[in-house]
Amino acid sequence: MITAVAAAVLLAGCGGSTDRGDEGSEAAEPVVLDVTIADGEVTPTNDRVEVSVGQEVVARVTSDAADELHVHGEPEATWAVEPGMEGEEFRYTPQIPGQIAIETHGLHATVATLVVTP
Ligand SMILES: [Cu+2]
Repeated sequence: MITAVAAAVLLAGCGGSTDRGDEGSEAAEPVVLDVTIADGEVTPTNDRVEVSVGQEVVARVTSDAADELHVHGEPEATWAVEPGMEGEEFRYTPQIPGQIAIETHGLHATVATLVVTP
């Protein structure tokens, strides 16, 4: 008779490394918002963009029509959009915390709301 004793030892590895990546402490990086107006429609609509006070927002606008983008903030800004624009850059730097709507006045839509944190 043969008696075999088998001992199995299970080592359960516990990976406990939590990689959090870098929290953007360099608030200087601009936030890019791509806006496209084509065939009577604007993209995006009702987007939400988080940004810090003093951090630049760059809207890159491509359009096949004349329109007007209006930044309902303090300071306020109006950007004239012309047909044929391809990635035209408009810049805005929020100065106070709060919510700022960017609208098209031609198509009567809210493109995005900037959520400005201190
Ligand atoms: Cu407006």
